[in-house]
Amino acid sequence: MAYSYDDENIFAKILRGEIPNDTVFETEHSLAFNDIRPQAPIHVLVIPRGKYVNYDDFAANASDEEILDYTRAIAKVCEMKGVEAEGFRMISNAGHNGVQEVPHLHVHILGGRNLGRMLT
Ligand code: DGP
Repeated sequence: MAYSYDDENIFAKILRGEIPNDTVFETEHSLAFNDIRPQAPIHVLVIPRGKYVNYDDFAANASDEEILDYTRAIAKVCEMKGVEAEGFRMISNAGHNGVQEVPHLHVHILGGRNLGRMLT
């Protein structure tokens, strides 16, 4: 599937430094920052620096180096935030049914409270 990336999405602007962000961790290929509307005591967004709309686009088109960097950046944020012991949730919303607001791949890392059941 071909994806068209919108250079004016809010995370593209964050990556270009046009909008400030509360950075948690960064690498050559990834950036993690606090969500502006936190849904839990810990709510971090992790994004690749590359222009990928969603996970499917990323998996199909990113380089092995980018994929490794991004995967490890997510794990590093979990370690830095200390959520692994008590548990946490990772979510990546995609498209209309996923109610994806920002069309640049991002993983939400949520923790610091019992998040309740998502699926019944
Ligand atoms: P999603 O529905 O998965 O696309 O969620 C997008 C998230 O991005 C949402 O939790 C709010 C967050 N967000 C939107 N605009 C900004 C922003 O300008 N800065 C930060 N830090 N987060 C933002």
